Formats: sequence, structure tokens, C-alpha cells
Amino acid sequence: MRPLLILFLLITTAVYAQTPPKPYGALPTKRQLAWHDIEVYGLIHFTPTTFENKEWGFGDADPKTFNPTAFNADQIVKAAKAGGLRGIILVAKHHDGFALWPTKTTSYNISKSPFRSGKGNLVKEVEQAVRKNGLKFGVYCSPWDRNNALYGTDKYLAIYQAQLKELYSNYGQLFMSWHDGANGGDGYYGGAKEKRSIDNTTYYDWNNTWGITRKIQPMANIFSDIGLDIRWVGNEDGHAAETSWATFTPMAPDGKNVAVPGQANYPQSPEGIRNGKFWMPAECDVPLRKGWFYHPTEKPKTPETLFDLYLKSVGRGAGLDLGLAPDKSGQLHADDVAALKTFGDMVKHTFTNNLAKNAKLKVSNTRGAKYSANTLLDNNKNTYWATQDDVHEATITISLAAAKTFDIISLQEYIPLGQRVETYTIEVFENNTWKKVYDGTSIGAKRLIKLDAPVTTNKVKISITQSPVCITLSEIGLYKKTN
Ligand code: FUL
Ligand code: CA
Repeated sequence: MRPLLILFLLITTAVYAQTPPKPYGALPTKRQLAWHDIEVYGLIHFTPTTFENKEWGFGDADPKTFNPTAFNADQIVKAAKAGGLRGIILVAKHHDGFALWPTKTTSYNISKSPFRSGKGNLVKEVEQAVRKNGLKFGVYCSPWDRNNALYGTDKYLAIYQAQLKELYSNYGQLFMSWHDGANGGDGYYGGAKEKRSIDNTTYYDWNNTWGITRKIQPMANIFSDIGLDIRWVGNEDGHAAETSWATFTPMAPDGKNVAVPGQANYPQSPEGIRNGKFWMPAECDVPLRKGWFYHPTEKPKTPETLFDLYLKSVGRGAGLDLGLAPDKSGQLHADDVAALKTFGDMVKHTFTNNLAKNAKLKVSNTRGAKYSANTLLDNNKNTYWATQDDVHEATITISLAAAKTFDIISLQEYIPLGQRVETYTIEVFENNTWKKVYDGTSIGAKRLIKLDAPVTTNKVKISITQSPVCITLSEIGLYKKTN
């Protein structure tokens, strides 16, 4: 070959090697990427229903019953923050229809209660405490309204949309707009006390209603059982399936595609759908106690249980949304504060010390210097190791300077380029041989693998065994669970 040709080939290979891999499948939006960073957040339920000791208010509670003796948004938010929560969604109106802000849309609101002598705005107080403590804020405004006399008629939608507009316009940037599929039934309805049913495929005109969300709050992730941005995981137990895809195609049980909540393919919600049409990661919502509202006889989950749920939600590429229920005083019970703090410390203490930090990495293939193995341990999820386009299987060997004991392995894909890896195995070097400790399927935003028992070794091998395209991984880690 002529020298010039060789030079040309060398340059093109080098340039090619530095071009990023092509994206694969459905991709996250900027809004969803910001949501993935939050990982754990809270959902506060606190309305007249708290004072009735119920889970679903009928819509007939006297506003005067809403009378917390010591409401303190800062106490709630600080406890959440100590638990590692990075966002708070406030239920601004639950199914009982009582609005926690002085809305113009219904007289059934906080101004009719003794709270701050009828001058209070609980949404504002929570929002301010949330921002002061550096968390993100979101709202949940129930479409079903068991108080409103007009619910079920064609006049209600305008009221609901006006409520959303008020919430979207006066409380700064929201990270989530949370919607559920609860859709009519019996209620007070202005005194009618009857059963009202609606056709949930048309009644809320979700296309246009969520158009309002997009227009006023473009960074708010819309949550419902079908997405649009974040899908319900399909249970209220707080975990995704072991195999967990961020991609999804909402479908009704009859297999038809749908675009309204309340009809999604729940059987596939915990796992997601490989090569689904949309990037629509799961939110695992679960109350800290048994119910979403405070009940004196219930107790918060133990920190161990919460840690396990963390591994099975965040550790499966999903989000963990923890229900927080202030008691009648308007604060979180001391038991809840303690459980959150111990859980938060567990997560912090476990994951601050990546035992692989100074390890030597050997990878079987690399795309070029920019995508080298060093990117796997720089604690920056925007840098990533990638293989060449035609390399869909690869190994990473982690060599530690001295043997370490760990029981959690963490893997992260570079999700701006999609969810790519399908299967992988993890082996540890023990008694002079490689021993398989895990057979894995999906990775996604984050995969936390908890081993049955801690292992002590100085060598770990991660083998990506199946991917339809070249591999990207942004971070890896070895951790020892620490209380
Ligand atoms: C559900 C509601 O019916 C529950 O009361 C609670 O608010 C939960 C978070 O969402 O759809
Ligand atoms: Ca990195």
C-alpha cells in the first residue's frame, strides 16, 4: 500500500473510533434524564382525610376538620432529606376534592379551614420548604373529585384543568405532575351522595389536559399508569421486576394501544417491554407506612425493608416514590423520622465507598481513548466506556490492589444512547478459579446486584454476553452494605 493510503486509513480509523455509538431504540428526553437523577422522592398525603383516619375521603368532611395543631413543612422535608429523598410531590388535592391551596375553582379548599385562620396555603408552604432544602417539587391533583357537584358532567373538566393551571403557574418549576387512574364511583358530589361513572377514555381529554402540562411546565414528568414520561410499575409494593426495561408500549388488556390512564397492560408494567416504543421508566410508589394517609395504629417500614426496596427499584433502573403521611399535628411521627434517617444513612454509608475506586481495569475491547475503561470509575455518569460498533460481547476485569469484601455490584449504562445490554454474567476469582455469582438480564440507568452473601476477592469479571448493538457503560462499583 502507498504511504498516503495507509495514513488515510489510519486517520479514518482513529476518527471513527472516536465517534460516539449510534443510539439504540427509544431514548430518554432531557426531562426524563433529570428524573433519573432524582432516584428517590416522596409523596405527601395530608388532607381532611388524615383527620378522619381514612384512606379515601368521601368528599363530605367539614373543612373545619382540617386543623393541624403544629403543621411544619420544614420538619417533613428535613426528615425526607435525611432519608436521601431528592424530591417531594405534594397531593394538592386527593379524591376527596379538598384543595390545599386557596383555589378559585372550588370553595372546598383550605381557606374554609381554621389552618392559619383561613389565610393559609399549604402548597406554598411545602414548596418553599422543599426549595429551601434543595429538593425538587412536584404536585398530584386528583382528577376524580368526590366533593364537586359538577363531577361527572361536562363542566368538570374545565375546573380540573383550571386547578392544574393554578398549580403549574404559582409554585415554580415542577419535576413531576402525578396523575392516577382512579375514575369515579360513589361520592358526596355537592350533596347528591350518589354513584357517578365516567368514560375515562374521553372524560379528562388527556391529550389537551397534558398539553397544558407541557406548555406551562415543560420539565414536569407526567406520571400515570401509562406514562407519558414515567409509568406506574403496576403494584404499590415498591419494586420493579428483576428484569427491568425502561422502554414500554402502553396497551390495553385487549392488546390495543391506548393513550389514557386506567387501562394499561399492568402485567407488563413491572418488567417493561424490551424494544417498547417509548422511553417510559417505572416509578415504584409505596407508602412508608401501610396506608397513604396516617393511621395511629400503623408503623413505618423498617430501614432494612426500605433498603431492600431501594435495591429493587432504583437498583432496577426505576424510581422509588415513598409515601409520607403527616399525622394530625401536621408533622411526621418520630418513628417515621427515625426510619427515614436510618435508611438514608444506610444508602449513604453503603454507596459512598466504591471499593473498586483505585482498581485496575482490563476490557476486552474499546472504541478509542475517549471511551476507555477509565471512564467507568471516574464517578461521572456522562463519561462512558464503549466498544466498537461490531463488538456486542465484551468483558471487564476488575483487579483490586488487595482483596476486598463486598456484597453489592453496581452497573450503569449510558442511557442517553438507550438501553442496550440484554444479558451479562458476573464472576469472582476465588480459590484460583472464576466462580459465577450472578446471571443478569437488563441494566439501564442503574443495576444494583445484591449477592446472597458477601464475597472476598481481588478480582471480578463482568461479561456482557448479549447486546443488539455495541456496549456502553458509564459506571461500575463494588460496595459493602453498611448500616
Ligand atoms: C392511588 C390513590 O387511589 C391512592 O389513594 C393514593 O393516592 C395513591 C398514591 O394513588 O391512585
Ligand atoms: Ca463515567
